[in-house]
Amino acid sequence: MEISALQKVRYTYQPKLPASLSGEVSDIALELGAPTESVADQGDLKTLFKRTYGKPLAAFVKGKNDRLGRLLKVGVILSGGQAPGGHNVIAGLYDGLKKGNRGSTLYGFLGGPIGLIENKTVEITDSFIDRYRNTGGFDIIGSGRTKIESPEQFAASLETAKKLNLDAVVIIGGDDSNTNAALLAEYFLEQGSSTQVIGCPKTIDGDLKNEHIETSFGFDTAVKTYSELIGNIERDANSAKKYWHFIKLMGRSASHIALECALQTHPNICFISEEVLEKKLSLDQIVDQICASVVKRAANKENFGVILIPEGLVEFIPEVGKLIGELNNLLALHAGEFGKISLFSDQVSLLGEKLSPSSAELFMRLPQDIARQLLMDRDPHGNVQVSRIETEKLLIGLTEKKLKELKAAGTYSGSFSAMGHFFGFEGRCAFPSNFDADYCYSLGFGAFVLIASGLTGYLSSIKNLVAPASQWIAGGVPLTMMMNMEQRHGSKKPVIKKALVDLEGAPFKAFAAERDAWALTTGYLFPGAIQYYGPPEICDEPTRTLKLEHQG
Ligand code: FBP
Repeated sequence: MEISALQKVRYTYQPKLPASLSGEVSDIALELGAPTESVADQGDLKTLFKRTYGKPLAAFVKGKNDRLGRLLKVGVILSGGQAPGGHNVIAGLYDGLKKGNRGSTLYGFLGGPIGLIENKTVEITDSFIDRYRNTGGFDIIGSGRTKIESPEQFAASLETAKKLNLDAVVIIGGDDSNTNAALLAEYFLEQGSSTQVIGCPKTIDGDLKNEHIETSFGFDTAVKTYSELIGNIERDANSAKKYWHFIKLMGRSASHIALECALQTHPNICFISEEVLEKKLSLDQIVDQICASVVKRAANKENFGVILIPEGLVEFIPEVGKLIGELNNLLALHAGEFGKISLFSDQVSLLGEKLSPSSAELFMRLPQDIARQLLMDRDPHGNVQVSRIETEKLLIGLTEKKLKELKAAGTYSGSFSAMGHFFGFEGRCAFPSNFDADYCYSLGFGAFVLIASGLTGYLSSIKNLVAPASQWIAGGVPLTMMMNMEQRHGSKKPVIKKALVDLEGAPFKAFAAERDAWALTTGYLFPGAIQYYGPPEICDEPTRTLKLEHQG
């Protein structure tokens, strides 16, 4: 099979490791801190996680350790949406295991958590892993969104662990998948099993982060890929001077991706969902904000611009969020009845009369395509799939309508022609940046050390990420430490707390300080493509979000 020149060269890239993980494995010692508490709801969580609650933080330091040479059997799962660097987590884990003991085995569970439930595996070997080093994608073993939820699924997972005689399972996933990892770790202990469970923080959305997890892997590469494309569009917009580009960006709930892309490219407008929610901005107010920029720029003869829209925006606009919430409940409640109806008009009449009056009014007012998209299949957690709602088209339509009114009123005389874009999948499987390649490899290697040290219920953690990789601090964070109780499907459930954009945080403040100028003037920034070879200030640079958070 033909491979690209870059892929060939990337196979030989040796990811950088923190100093504490370099050298002989017998020189990696473990330091344990004091017992920890969860971020909230300590009482409930202590009861739910009797065996894994309150474990200490773990740090790797230079020192003697005779446990890391043990013969181990480990299974690894890729869970949820793709994120650049997943292959390198597996490579780091594999290399760690083999460095510890050549006889150790790594199985990949196929297709996500379902692979563990159904015992579908592939054994990872030297020649197999070598084909995936430093490449994007999750195609090495595939991924999936199955949640290990029912007693039968937990029991089947245990059965697989027993059959394969596993010392550990590593779950590479986001907040939901790592919540699952915490539950599985507790369950295995409760059942008297010695199989350990270790997580690794993945998601391009960047919303699995906290004091100990500075960023999730994949975010760096995804935002750099999108920013390159946005910069290119900005330059085209400024060359042609005739289009307004409405660009929707992935990021299911949090707007970290949109915020980072704005910092990297200086668009005319970027919405931050968390701010929209806090200010309770209505759809009309959002459109007014767009029109204000269009009108002012038209007065300067600049009938073009670039607008960034986080894909989760619709759910954060209070009236739309309320409508989506009601639809989620109705669709769950009337699933059988709804499934039998194929005509959209019949679906609308079934749901329309059950919606609250304000939601029904909004639902009827929405363009038909958008209303249809709001009724599409929910994800396994019962949520609307925001990546499939064409928010960029909705905003284009409403802006055109409003500008017509302004023209008729004599307050606008420019020309408006808009193009919609959606950047999401373009960034999820890109070749990992050097940052993600190094970070992921270190996370995987760290997962091996946590396993060989006998820990369970931990998330592999690498800190101090704005420093050169040799100075990164590696260790593990107890999963229960990041948890709280949240209302899910009518009852309180333990979950890892999602990190939304902090409106008091340095990245948002840096953006807020500049955005009024960006709305009027043309001050675009062109970051260009990710560079893999060349000066470290271009190749190894972390995101602006990470740097600002470290300064702030
Ligand atoms: P994860 O949270 O699993 O990492 O996935 C995030 C994401 O990439 C979102 O940005 C996007 O909305 C969603 O996945 C799309 O999911 P799918 O690929 O299942 O359609």
